Amino acid sequence: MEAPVMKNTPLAALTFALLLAFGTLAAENEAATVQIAIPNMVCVSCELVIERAVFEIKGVNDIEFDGDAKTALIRFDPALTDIDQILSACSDAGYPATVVEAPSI
Ligand SMILES: [Cu+2]
Repeated sequence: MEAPVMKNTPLAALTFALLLAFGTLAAENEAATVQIAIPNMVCVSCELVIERAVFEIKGVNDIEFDGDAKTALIRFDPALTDIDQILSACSDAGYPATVVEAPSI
């Protein structure tokens, strides 16, 4: 079987346009990450409460807990929310939190 060759056809042009579009989407959806320390978080129920509170914020994409370290890694869209908002949400839920690492954008 012949290997597929990118020819200068309308289909190739369409594929290229689609790839460009996806590249743009990915760039717009760029995520920042912040690690926070949550000293009051002692069990899985705590994690659920925090998770619920943080996911209320538009722009939060993911949260990953480390129960032993009492930290959480949160991925968010910096165009929609920021660290202060995330910390407030935790605090409002009864779990004051502080930043462990600066966000990597
Ligand atoms: Cu708990």
